[in-house]
Amino acid sequence: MLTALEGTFGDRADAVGVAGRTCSYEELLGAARAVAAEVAGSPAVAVTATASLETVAAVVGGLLAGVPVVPLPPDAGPAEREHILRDSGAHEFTVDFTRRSDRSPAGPAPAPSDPALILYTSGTTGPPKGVVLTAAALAADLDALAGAWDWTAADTLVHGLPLFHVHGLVLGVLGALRTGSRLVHTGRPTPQTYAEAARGGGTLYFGVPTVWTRIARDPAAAAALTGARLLVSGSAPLPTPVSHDLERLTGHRPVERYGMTETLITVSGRAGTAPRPGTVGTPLPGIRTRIAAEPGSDIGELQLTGPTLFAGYLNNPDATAAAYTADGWFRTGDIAAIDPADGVHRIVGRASIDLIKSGGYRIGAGEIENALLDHPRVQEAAVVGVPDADLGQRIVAFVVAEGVTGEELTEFVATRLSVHKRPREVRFLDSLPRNAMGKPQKKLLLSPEAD
Ligand code: MCA
Ligand code: AMP
Repeated sequence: MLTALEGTFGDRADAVGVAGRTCSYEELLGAARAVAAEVAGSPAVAVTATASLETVAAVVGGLLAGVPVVPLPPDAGPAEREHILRDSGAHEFTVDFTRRSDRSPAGPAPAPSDPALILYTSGTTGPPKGVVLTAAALAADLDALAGAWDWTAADTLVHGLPLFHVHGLVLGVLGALRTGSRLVHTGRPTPQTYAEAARGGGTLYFGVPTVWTRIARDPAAAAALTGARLLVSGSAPLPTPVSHDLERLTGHRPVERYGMTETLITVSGRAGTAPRPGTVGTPLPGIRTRIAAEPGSDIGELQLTGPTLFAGYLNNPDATAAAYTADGWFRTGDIAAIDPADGVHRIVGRASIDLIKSGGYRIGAGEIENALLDHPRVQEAAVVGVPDADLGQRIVAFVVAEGVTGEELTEFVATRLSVHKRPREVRFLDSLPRNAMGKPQKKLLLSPEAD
């Protein structure tokens, strides 16, 4: 699975760099084997996924041992951590990167169909669900992306994305270890750190739209990316003006690709073909897509099948079944259109108002509403994503509460859940608008009159 660690592409002292520390493949393999020896036989292992070589060694160690790895967001508050640990049954493990082992783990080599990662992701309601991803799905996706982006061992991959989601971990770490490209993880995804990595010889850059928006607003940093081979954007829609600004400043129009935790990346633009801003390209090899549209319309829910799909939600067969149509296609919940002329896909929006994308993070309104309702002063809460030039959407909470400030409620959510799930704004109402059935009318909250 991790071809680079098999010696295929040679080795160098700075093959893998994370937040300023580097190591060779040999050093990484030594640390990962020590992890594998310790965790072998466990049902699952949880790792606090800081941006560090330790996180990389833990994930590789789990893969070597055939033990699924559950990355924990480092800033997850107690409510979120406890849920993930309880639901996954994973034992927490701390890596000592200086401990090395030469020996491959005892026991049979893991099968491609074995679970490799369990990534927790938000639904519209309730706590996050564990998405089970097999080694085979990861390998299929990375090979398809390597083909689409001409991604090889000659590349130096640069990004600074979190190591507990598909984008930063699967594409950004496992992708480098499969293609043999040198990895420069910048610690944080800022315009300055990307520009610095560019001066160090980066060729391939990953970012969520917020990262690209910030780079486009920093012409000096953007200019440093002129020598790049390929800029790739994903996890949320890239605003068309940002794409044009980047082209003007760097000479490169970012390639967009579309995916989900449950499906991995399924649709992408291709290196060597001019990307059309506002579109996400065509399906990767092996992926089939269709639009479930009403008669007379050409937009509707995007549904797909293929070898990169997840093995189900952990402990949640009902949710897994509900994610598929009767004829076995995965329901993405995204509304899309496919250009009949060239098959290029355009993501129009999400079917549910209750799934928010902020800074590329997927956030369920229900989880935040429940956290707010746990505050003794909050009687009612409704959370929505409001358009935001920097974050794509920003989380706004409408609450009915007395004797508490907006700052206190923001802090309450930030400490119980992850910091990025905190409302950026809290608005107080006398009551929530509700329909005859008593259900909050969130669309009314989004209308300008609600301001
Ligand atoms: C602010 N901070 C707080 C609080 N307010 N801390 C505690 N309590 C508070 N109330 C601190 C934070 O801890 C942090 O501190 C700092 O403020 C900035 O936090 P924040 O404002 O949340 O970050 P940001 O600067 O707005 O982040 C923008 C970002 C980030 C860097 C673009 O959103 C990001 O990394 N997004 C990537 C998401 C991603 O990878 N998604 C992929 C999933 P300090 O500075 O000390 O840390 S999608 C996926 O995987 C699929 C398959 C796909 O298609 O890719
Ligand atoms: P996550 O599971 O966190 O990866 O979130 C998946 C969701 O991110 C998808 O269902 C889409 O709504 C959104 N998404 C990912 N990539 C793109 C993209 N290139 N354009 C628009 N939306 C995207």
